[in-house]
Amino acid sequence: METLEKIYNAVLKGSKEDTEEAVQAAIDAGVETGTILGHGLIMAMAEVGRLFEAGEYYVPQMLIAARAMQSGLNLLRPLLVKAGIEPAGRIAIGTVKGDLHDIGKNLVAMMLEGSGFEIVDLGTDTWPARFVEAAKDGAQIVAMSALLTTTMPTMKETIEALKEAGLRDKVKVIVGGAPITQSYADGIGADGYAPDAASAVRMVKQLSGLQYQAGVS
Ligand code: B1M
Repeated sequence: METLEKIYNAVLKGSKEDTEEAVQAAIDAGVETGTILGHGLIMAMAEVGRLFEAGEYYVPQMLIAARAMQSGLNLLRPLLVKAGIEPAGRIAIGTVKGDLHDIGKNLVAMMLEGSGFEIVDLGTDTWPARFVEAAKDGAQIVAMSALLTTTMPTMKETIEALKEAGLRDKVKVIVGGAPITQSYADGIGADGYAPDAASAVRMVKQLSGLQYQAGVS
């Protein structure tokens, strides 16, 4: 469908204006909300992730595309709520205690949102108790980002806090950020580690047992 192709191309190009225009045109043409999301925005972000992994897109292009996708999503959000389209799962994401770096975390959050997940963004300097609270409020995945070697240990603190609150077996924990490695993630008992935003989406889908994307009809 031409309208969906326009959305797809606009996101890949990273044009906020074109994405908004194309999404609005699709809405006005009566294209089903789930189709706009699934076959327009989500498919485009999946391709962005693939291009990044293939080394054809770099972080700035991924950020620009994610922002374009978000602008389209903003137009769709009220309609999705009205249509009762359920998100694929709820993810509480934050940069850990003491850490103010949020560019990577925001990118991961945008990619996850673009993949059909509901995002509860806890921001930066997120204390373990705040992650615990979000898990109590229904987040199925706790996603932690750290950019400083000095703040990495608070990831373990958060996992311990989840255990103490009796929530560890109710949530999956995924970690990432420049200094984090797979062996560090294994050592602190996280369920998953992702080196970048595209693989974070794949990891979260794997952890949620998703073979499909929410909203895709
Ligand atoms: Co800071 N900083 N910084 N900084 N800063 C680093 C991280 C540093 C490596 C620079 C350096 O010295 N070479 C260094 C850390 C050294 C270390 O710990 N080993 C450092 C330092 C020391 C500091 C301060 C302590 C400096 C000071 O004040 N003396 C200070 C700390 C403040 C604090 O947090 N308490 C500080 C401050 C800042 C700014 C505020 C100025 C700014 C942050 C602005 C902001 O985020 N809003 C800043 C910046 C911009 C950087 C660098 C230059 C860039 C970080 C970035 O945004 N990268 C950084 C050097 C560098 O990385 N080259 C540096 C782009 C981003 C897209 O990548 O965040 O890695 P990244 O995210 C990637 C992956 O890591 C992954 O996916 C993302 C996308 O692919 N990922 C996840 C991230 N989170 C994930 C979560 C997941 C999965 C994947 O699952 C949940």
